[in-house]
Amino acid sequence: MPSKKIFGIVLAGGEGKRLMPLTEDRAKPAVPFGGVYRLIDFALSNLLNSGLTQIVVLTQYKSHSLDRHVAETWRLSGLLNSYVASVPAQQRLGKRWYLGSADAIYQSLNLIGDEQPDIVVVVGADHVYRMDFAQMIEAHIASGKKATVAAIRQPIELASAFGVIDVDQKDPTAINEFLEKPSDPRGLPDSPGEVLASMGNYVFDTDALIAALEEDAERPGSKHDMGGDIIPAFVAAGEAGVYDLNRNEVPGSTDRDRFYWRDVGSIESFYEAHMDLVSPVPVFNLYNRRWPIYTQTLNSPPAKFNRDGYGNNTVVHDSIVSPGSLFSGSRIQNSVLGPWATVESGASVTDSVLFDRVRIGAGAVVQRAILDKNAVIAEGARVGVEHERDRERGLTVTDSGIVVVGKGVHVDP
Ligand code: ADQ
Repeated sequence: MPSKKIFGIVLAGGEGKRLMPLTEDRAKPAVPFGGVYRLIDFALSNLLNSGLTQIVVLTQYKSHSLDRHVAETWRLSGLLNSYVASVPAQQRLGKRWYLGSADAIYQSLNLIGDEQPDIVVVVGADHVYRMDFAQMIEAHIASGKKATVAAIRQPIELASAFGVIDVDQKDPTAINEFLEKPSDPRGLPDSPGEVLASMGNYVFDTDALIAALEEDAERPGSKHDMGGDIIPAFVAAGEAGVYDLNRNEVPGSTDRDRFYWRDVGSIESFYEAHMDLVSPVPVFNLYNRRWPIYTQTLNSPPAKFNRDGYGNNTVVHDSIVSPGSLFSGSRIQNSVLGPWATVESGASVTDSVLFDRVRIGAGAVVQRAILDKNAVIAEGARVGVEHERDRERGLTVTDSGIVVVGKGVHVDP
């Protein structure tokens, strides 16, 4: 870690509308992922593994379960003044919520003032990836730039969801142009089907960040957004650099997941990221012990796999199963199951994602579905088999045919 004082800010106040109904009741960073994790665990694990020990999480929207998760899981020792603190919107500058991600930091400048860091790292909370921020910070310092944006190549079809970076032809570490969510993106010169996308992770010199936020707060017409306003202002001033994720070497990475990064902002990408976990050679490897992804410790018994009363074995393959779960003569394939799942005799779960405490009755069939916490699929019911029927029951069915069963919803045959 460079000998500078570093402060971490996790932006966790967005609504996550495109993940509805999974965000009906919780902030996007609190959405469960990969059986036992919450989305925010990836950003926080990366920061902690990179050596940052003073981190605040700025929350606002439906933040109860997020605040609780951060408080219960991310307790660092009080020694050396290490902390991960969840800070809800406090309306310190008047009676208003955060207007955008930049306003969230602007309204929290007192937290930076308390620590007086040299450098501030700002990251989003809704991506699945591994990254060593210490390497990005070193590159930032070496470049002499005041702001550095982490970037990764993405297919051009996805460009309208991202900040798109045009690098300087003479200096490939400098940003020439930054377009937030462009409707008509230009491909890269060496690969027209791709763009260089901002990962929504930034490193700033503290003084320059504070000055930019203060200026932005007064700028008429600003949406007070990091990607839409602050980064373009640094680019206009010639002070913004880019850090390509392909320069990042995370200990223990496999060839397949070395440059893995997924924005899980939509049901489709959230689902696909789960399928990346269960492919036999995982596209994203949770079992890297040199760069652990931390999460809550569950006070639960181990999962148990029984034969049912008819003598049928439980068969599980290419799947992740969490503690507390009970299976009885059931069939689980290509799926991710959260804690305390129960799957009864003759039921099958295929290509699906289950959050905590989902109950699946005897003979039920679940296919290509996401089942939120406490969902109950009654004996003999079928989900993801006939989409018309699923829609009639009020379930969400995406264009690509992923069915979402909301929190606590009972599905009858
Ligand atoms: P988006 O993810 O679309 O694009 P945004 O909705 O601002 O941008 O979310 C960024 C982060 O800030 C998220 O973690 C979100 O929870 C948080 N956030 C949003 N509004 C907030 C608010 N009012 N208060 C506190 N936190 C808030 C961004 C960048 C793009 C980049 C993509 C990468 O703007 O340039 O390409 O991330 O996914």
